Amino acid sequence: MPFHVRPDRLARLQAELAAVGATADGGVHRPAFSDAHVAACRWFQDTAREAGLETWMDTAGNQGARLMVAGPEAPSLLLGSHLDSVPYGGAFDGALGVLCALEVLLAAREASIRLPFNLEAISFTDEEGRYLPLLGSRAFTGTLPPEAQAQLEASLSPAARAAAQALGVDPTRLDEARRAPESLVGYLEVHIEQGRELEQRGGGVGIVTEVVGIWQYEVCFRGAADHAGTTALPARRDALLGAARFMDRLATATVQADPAYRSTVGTLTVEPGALNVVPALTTLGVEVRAGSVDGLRVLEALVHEEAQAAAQAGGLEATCTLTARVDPVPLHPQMQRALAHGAKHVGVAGYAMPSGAGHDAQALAAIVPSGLLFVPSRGGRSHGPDEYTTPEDGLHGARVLAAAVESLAQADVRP
Ligand code: HGY
Ligand code: MN
Ligand code: MN
Repeated sequence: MPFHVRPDRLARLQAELAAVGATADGGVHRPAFSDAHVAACRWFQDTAREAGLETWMDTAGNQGARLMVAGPEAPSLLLGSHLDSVPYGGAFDGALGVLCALEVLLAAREASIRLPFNLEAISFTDEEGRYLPLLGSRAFTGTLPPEAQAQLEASLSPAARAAAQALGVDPTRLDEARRAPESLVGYLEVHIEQGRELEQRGGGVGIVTEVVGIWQYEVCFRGAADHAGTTALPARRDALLGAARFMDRLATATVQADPAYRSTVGTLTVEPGALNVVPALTTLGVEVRAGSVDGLRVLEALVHEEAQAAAQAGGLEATCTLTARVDPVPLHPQMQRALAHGAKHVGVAGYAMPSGAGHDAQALAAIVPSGLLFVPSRGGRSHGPDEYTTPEDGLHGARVLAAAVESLAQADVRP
């Protein structure tokens, strides 16, 4: 039954995909529902179809490919990740997981193997949350909040709406993307580590034990527009100064609460936005991360407290609205074992580690046994063009994934 992934094919697929939305500095720019994201999804579908796989897409824009190796009634083991990137990101985050999934299906097809489950490869929509974090995987698992439809519809530009439509997205029918859990035996994802632990250990793979929780907020400071020349500084109600105070206070409070906590202000808009007008309104996108819901609650309290304190100091009004909530999750012990078995089979060191980055696997874990495998990231860098994983490490990902699939084919190992 053994089947072998092909390094030459994986390298070719990697090069083809990295060219889609490529930037001059070696990265990719494929934000969800951009032309490049659509092109990457089409590339995935075309490549899978040309290789003899069945393909499908759903109303959340998830793109799938199926290899029937157990018969039409059998459930599938799902393998995948995402093809969207952060703005001006790297060619490996998400992409490597989809490539490894595709390569495993192609290798399994070539070997004409039979398995007790079918194999599916998937590219999930908007993992990075340009519109909603884990949009595709949460729709797929039926775990999107009820307001998701309205949030998505309100935020899609006409161009993004057309791109989303091309991928099969219907914001009014996201619930139809929900996949019946009984049609799946589990989910496995390969991903770059986006940290330095594996590199510091001299290589190997990471077997992820749990994935961090991410809560996001819109924080607004409201002051008053005024003349930049005639209004003395103490008399102003400067909404941008309030935002600056808030950012400084939140960063300090986060570290003081627990060095393992994270808070980030990643977006900021200023209105009316003119050099000679005191800012009247600032809107900040704030994200907090922790490994437990208790930790996230502490961070949520800090967001509220520091916003109010900053507002008070500047004569402003502050509001904080939760816009997205993805909770921390443990990954399934049996899937961890399958990946550890795979690493041993391939002859590569496997280390248990938590993930500080969010992943589609954390959405899938809500409905099926899920596992996540990390391969090294050079310098721990990601979310930028210098993100890099060597071909050897990428190949380890695909090989360990294939070996984990074989291990799960043993009925006594399957969850
Ligand atoms: O934001 C994250 O943690 C991930 O890279 N999507
Ligand atoms: Mn990412
Ligand atoms: Mn990712």
